[in-house]
Amino acid sequence: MLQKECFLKLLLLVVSLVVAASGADKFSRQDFPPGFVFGAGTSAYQVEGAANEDGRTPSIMDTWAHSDSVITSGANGDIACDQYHKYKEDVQLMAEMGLDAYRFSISWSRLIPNGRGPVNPKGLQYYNNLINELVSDGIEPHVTLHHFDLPQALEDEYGGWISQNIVKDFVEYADVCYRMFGDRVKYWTTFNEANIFSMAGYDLGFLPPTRCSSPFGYFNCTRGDSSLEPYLAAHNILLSHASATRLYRKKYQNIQKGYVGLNLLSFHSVPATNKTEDVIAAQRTNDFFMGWFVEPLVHGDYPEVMKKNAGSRLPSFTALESQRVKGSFDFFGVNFYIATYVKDNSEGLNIEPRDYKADMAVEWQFTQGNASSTNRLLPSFEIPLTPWGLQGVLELFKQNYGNPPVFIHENGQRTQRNTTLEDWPRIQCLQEHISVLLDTVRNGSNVKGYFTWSLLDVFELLDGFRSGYGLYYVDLDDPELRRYPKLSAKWYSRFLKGGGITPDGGIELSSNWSSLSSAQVMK
Ligand code: IFM
Repeated sequence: MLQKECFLKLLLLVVSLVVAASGADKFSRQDFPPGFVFGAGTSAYQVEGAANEDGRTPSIMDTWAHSDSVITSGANGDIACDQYHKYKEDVQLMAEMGLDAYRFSISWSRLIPNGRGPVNPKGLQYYNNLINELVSDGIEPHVTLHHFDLPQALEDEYGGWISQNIVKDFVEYADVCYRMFGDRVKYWTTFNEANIFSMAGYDLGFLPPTRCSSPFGYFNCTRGDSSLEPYLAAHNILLSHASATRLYRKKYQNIQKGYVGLNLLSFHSVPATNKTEDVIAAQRTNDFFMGWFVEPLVHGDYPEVMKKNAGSRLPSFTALESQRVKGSFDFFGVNFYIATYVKDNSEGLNIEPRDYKADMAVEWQFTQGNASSTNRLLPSFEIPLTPWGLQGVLELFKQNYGNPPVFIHENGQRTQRNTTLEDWPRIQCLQEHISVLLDTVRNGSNVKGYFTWSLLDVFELLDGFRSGYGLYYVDLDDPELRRYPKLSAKWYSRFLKGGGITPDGGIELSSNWSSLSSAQVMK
């Protein structure tokens, strides 16, 4: 009897050791809490096309893409993936794949061509159609109101985000969206990457509206002020966000039962060395990058280090503004692609004039010890995977900002855009980040969902059509712009439909990526 008991105990021990040893990377979507959302995303200008159709007018994205921008190398989003005409087909792909949700943005200048005033019936019809199609297929729409695409009319009229006039116009636009679509849309994000938009659009000048001043900026801008405008634009974005959230809460939330949030990009920053000044520099970078928007929303004011380093160039909130900005969110959207290593550069604080980046007073790089990648926009093509950075940014939200609900709105892998459909680097990216996400959920992070960027190979911000992040390849040489699933679409679909990540084939993904065949993914 005793022998049998000992044997059973031993057997149990062996089984649990084997499970523990082999199961480190094992997971399926059932391991996530009920209601955890998995989706994919795009944005209006990058996917819709039909830029000049049915009453749409240009946005600052159109102007930027049509300028002789070095970045997009002559490409633009006039046609993009033509989702404007092919939305039914795309929703079908999403449904077949098993997506819970689709993250897309509304083109403000399609819905309200002059930025303010009359609503364009054709624009309204398009978004109603898209939303209805999604809802009828059981796909939850997650809608962004501004994805770098302010109507050009408002940029021309009063300078867009650098003028406080924008607050009223943005709130009226949001009001139209809530009123027209809020019976079906429950997740509203006011701004995509508010921090990158402010920095890249107004300090470094490589994204719309390409404003910067010499000697700052990656290109020669014809207008702007890199010392002042990034802070000004961010401030008006925060006031616009707070007012649009307030409006939703007062007028719609009780009836529509939805949520409003703000999206930021995180380059989760860690010290490049263990020197104290680099450790402080990493904290400072997170304050400048994330705290710039998160601190006002959580605590009602900018981080102390920003006030100190930017001085009077950083606008201040009145008591009433601070009160209204504080708490004006139901969730945060976080985009995460890569972590950065930073080194202190406080000496730069002695130099005048300074831009936003110099106020941050760091040098940053994507690969530890690789000086050649310092301060580049992005590594060439494939992004080195740093899934631990995703864990880091979620820990930051948990520890510093009260653990608010967070959606990972973007995460994905960039590959050269070509007909190679066996996109192993993308599968590896999905697997590693989703696995880390599960760990963070188990560690108590309040993360509610994960969207991969992007559903299709869209018009990309940093290089037009030379790279793609899509689960689907879009053949631009085909007048029909046919979509082709990459292996990652099949992998994601298997995962979404409950397929486990097992070590013996199926959608198992080991460290030896290249040895896995597509048959293993598909079986
Ligand atoms: O394509 C962009 C998207 O518009 C914003 N986040 C980063 C993506 C990849 O560069």
